[in-house]
Amino acid sequence: MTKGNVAVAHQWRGVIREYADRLPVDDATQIVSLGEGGTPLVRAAALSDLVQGEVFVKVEGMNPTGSFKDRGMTMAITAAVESGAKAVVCASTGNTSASAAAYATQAGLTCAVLVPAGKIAMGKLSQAIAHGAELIQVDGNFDGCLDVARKLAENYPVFLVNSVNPARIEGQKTGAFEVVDTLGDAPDFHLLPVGNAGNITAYWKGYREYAEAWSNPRHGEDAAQLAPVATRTPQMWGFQAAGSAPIVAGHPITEPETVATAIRIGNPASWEKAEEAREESGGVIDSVTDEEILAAHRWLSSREGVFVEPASAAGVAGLLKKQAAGEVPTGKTFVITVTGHGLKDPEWALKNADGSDVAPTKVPQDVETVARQLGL
Ligand code: AN7
Repeated sequence: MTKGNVAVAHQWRGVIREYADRLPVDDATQIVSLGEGGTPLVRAAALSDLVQGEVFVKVEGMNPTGSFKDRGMTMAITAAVESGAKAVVCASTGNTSASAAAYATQAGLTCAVLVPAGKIAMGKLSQAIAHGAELIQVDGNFDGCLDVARKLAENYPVFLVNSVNPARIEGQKTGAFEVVDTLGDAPDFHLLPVGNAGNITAYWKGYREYAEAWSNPRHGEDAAQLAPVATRTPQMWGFQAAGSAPIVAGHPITEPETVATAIRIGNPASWEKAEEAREESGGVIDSVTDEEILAAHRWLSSREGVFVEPASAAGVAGLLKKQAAGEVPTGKTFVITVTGHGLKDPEWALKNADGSDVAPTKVPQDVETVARQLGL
């Protein structure tokens, strides 16, 4: 962009304004946005070397509240306002509640969040509280919280903003659009963590819509068809935490466990859609252990310069696992969504691989001692 003869930076306008022709909005829509989306697609050099291909990470921690949830929440809260709602509710393992609380605040709505007691990372809890949400800690897990949230929305005047709300999926599909817009086409493989399975559903929808001649139903039957943007769709590879892997097991997990609290989910709401994404794309849904997740978390921070929360490393853990099993072809392009920021749940960086605490070096205020300590 230029102003006079001076180049000025393009200010990203949030996913609804950037992709208005592909979302169920029109000129009259009152958009609630914190400028989400437009996140970096960073080439991961060490991972690329390892698989002898091109590996990129989509750094969703760079969204306004530090996770990919903001893409869906701008749509969900916009829809809540459009429907005349005064209050919204969600169940959450943490990031959805942080996002809902922030967007509801901007829209002037009351926000209630139901979270499993004692199983939410500190950063996420503090966000919900900072934004003034009505925080209810439920004695149960995420699946129980979602059950209560759904019943609340059915029986009381509150609007549900979990990803069972189709507006959330619509917003989140823009992640796939950005990948294609940046790379020029879809990658060969797209990897990501799977919890409640909304995101794998959304990415697959986005990739499909970009590969098809597409028209937006909301914009009327005579709307011009949009030409395909991508020539292909990727294989979708989703990864659940081993202690919370219902789709892999083929049945709900009643007591899900994992250090990756964001994906500590035993009965995903979008289970069937995730299986559809796997079948239609020719992909896989597999599991990774907590050790594999924490090793990938460390790989990202120490080798690629990208700090994520543990759950966000599940896709990278999956690539490393598949690579070790000889199941990763060379010469391909991989995009891995790393879903949330490391500062959400920083304690994991302060642990050594054996679980002991990292001990910082303490020295007196003396240059020579510091130099000796640094081996200079
Ligand atoms: C960092 O916030 O379910 O498979 O309530 O926070 O679309 O559920 C979070 C999920 C991956 C899984 N990475 O995505 C919630 C919640 C992070 C997350 C997932 C979540 P989905």
